[in-house]
Amino acid sequence: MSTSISNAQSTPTLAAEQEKWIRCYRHMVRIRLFEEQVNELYTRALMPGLAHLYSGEEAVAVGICEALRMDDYITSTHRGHGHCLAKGAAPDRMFAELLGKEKGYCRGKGGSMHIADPATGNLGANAIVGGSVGIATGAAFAAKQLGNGRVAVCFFGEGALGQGSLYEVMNLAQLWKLPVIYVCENNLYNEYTHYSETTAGTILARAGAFGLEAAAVDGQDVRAVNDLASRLVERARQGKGPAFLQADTYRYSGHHVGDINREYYRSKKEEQQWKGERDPIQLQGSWLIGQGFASAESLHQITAEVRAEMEAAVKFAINAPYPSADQVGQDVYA
Ligand SMILES: Cc1ncc(C[n+]2csc(CCOP(=O)(O)OP(=O)(O)O)c2C)c(N)n1
Repeated sequence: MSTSISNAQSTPTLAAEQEKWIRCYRHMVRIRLFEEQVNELYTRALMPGLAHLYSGEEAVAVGICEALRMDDYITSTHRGHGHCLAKGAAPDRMFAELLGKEKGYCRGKGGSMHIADPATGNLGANAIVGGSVGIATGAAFAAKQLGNGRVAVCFFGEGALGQGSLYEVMNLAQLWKLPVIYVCENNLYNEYTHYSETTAGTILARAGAFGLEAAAVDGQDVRAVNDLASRLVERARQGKGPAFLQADTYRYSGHHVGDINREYYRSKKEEQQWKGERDPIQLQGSWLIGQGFASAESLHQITAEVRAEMEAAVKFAINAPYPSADQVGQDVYA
């Protein structure tokens, strides 16, 4: 897909930087507009079940996946569309999966919370809170044994801090110096409860207790996320061991698409403040314009291109066939 750029820069380094930050902008817009379509499919009753939207948190997935190689691993969560897209999944096959179609990533049997894409190193979304911590750590163990230089990133929400398995794997990862980065996306709420009501002490101290390199970052700033992630990924690749990254962020929508009335657990004012003042796409867009890397028109052009891409992907999924009845027992292991 082409990228519109307003100012051609003379030095290759600056041009590469410009290209990188515009690419990040585009990827964040892709996640945002993918999810607009998901919400639309839900409200039009075209999608079976629910989905958990990632809108507002785009800079985390994009900033981190920009620091990864295609053959690096990620594991994802119930709120996984952003991770899948940022790692390289195709929107048409994702929509097909959401609609239960045969062309979907799991042949329509997984839905929103189980998209996996081995071709892009995505070992899968996971409906169990904290359910992928062992998978990511196991992938890092395999990478270390094979000496292939791969790194595994384990995305999870701050709600997973209550899962004991996280502490078992951080312990082993540090003892064995595994190339794994634990990424805690702190969007403030575990379903309908503010995390301060469920989480004693500090988040980073948990990782610090095992001696992991641990740092927090503004999860609305894609460049800051990418800078920190690049450092931690490089360190892990060099055999220096695991790390823990806390990204402070916010989900714009409800816990899931059906969570419409939210004022009993968070105020409209709070939502409006995050959307108005801390939007990762707006922040990156303003920065690109300020640097002379893009113009308002070129950013609108990106949005228009992405919108067309998502509309075509939805059309593909709606027109795609369902699996045949004889596939009902295939690839089912439990
Ligand atoms: C082991 C387990 N317990 C409870 C649930 C129900 N549940 C689904 S999402 C969720 C909250 C998750 O919060 P967090 O990890 O912060 O992620 P977020 O939804 O904020 O992205 C809970 C309790 C679950 N899926 N798995």
